[in-house]
Amino acid sequence: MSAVIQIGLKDLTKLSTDILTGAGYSEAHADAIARMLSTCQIDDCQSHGLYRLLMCVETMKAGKIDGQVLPVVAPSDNAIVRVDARGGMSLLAVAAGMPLLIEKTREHGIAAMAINRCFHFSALWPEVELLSSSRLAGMAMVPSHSWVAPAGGKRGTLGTNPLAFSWPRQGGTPFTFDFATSGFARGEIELYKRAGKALPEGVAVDANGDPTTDPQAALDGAMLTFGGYKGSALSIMIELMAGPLIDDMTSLESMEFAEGTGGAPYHGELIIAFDPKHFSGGRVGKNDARAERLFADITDQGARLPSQRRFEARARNLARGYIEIPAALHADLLKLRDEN
Ligand code: NDP
Ligand code: PYC
Repeated sequence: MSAVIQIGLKDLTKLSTDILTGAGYSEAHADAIARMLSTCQIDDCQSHGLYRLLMCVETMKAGKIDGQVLPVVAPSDNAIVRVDARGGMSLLAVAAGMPLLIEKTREHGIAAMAINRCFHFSALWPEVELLSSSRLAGMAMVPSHSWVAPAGGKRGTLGTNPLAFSWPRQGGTPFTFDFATSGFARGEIELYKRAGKALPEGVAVDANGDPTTDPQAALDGAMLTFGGYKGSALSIMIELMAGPLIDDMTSLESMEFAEGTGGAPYHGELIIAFDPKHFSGGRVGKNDARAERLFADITDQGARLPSQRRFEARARNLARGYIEIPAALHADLLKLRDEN
């Protein structure tokens, strides 16, 4: 077992904000990013928790992001909220548009938010859970960089393209899933590399298009979609919905925009929200009970619901007052903090 370091919950956010402000992010961006990273780390989401500080700093070093700029919410008289991130990190843009998205969803039954021109590094579940905590259902999707081969192909065309969904549950944690449409998120492959572990079969091909379980060969080659042609079709849908539909970049274009520099991809994000009150004709209670019957039938047979591991990790980490990360990552983060 590799060594782990415990970080107290009080120190968690400070470590992130120190690194982020030192790297050139404004207080507002640093706070938003640090909150997202702490939220993910408390739920033991290792690939999109504190580990992502490395990507945030790399993004600043790549020289294309504006670490100070504030997003602008466009005026709208329909059910679409448009937020221009203006070349900054996505999180302030999501926060700026979310209240209006919730208001429009309550008014129209369905509404959507298009975030444009953002750098994006983060998990999507905290954003769809903002909707479910407001008694709305929601989904979110983004492209990334063209690291992933389509089913039957051998070179990167698609992004790792995560899809998240959250459904509100009365008096309990929501039903939420959030996954990359690639077999593995790229961040997960990087963590395998850092841990010196081989990947399972079926996740990636090397630069020659041959199957590989070597994380570096996978990073140099192409990742594969989950579920063969089915995951590939979902991933293409995300390219279209969070790209051309909202007047923003595909993963191919995001990769070209990066011009070989590292850091977070640059593109758009689509969030769609649904108000059960409108969709069910006001019969929310009865239909909530039907949803609960479905969940019970799943858990009664020993299957687990997505996010259950996360909710258990959250309860454990909040109760003990600290999170754990690999000691090697902690050393890298202290180095980042001290060199700025
Ligand atoms: P995982 O494969 O780790 O998990 C995917 C989902 O499936 C989670 O909701 C998870 O719940 C659930 N799950 C896992 N195992 C089971 C099981 N046995 N039964 C039922 N449900 C299960 O996710 P990924 O590695 O694909 O993605 C990780 C994160 O990376 C996501 O948050 C995603 O948003 C982010 N990401 C972000 C990108 C970006 O461009 N911004 C790109 C790609 C990924 P649980 O958490 O409880 O295990
Ligand atoms: O893990 O695939 C990933 C990823 C891409 C951008 C942010 N995370």
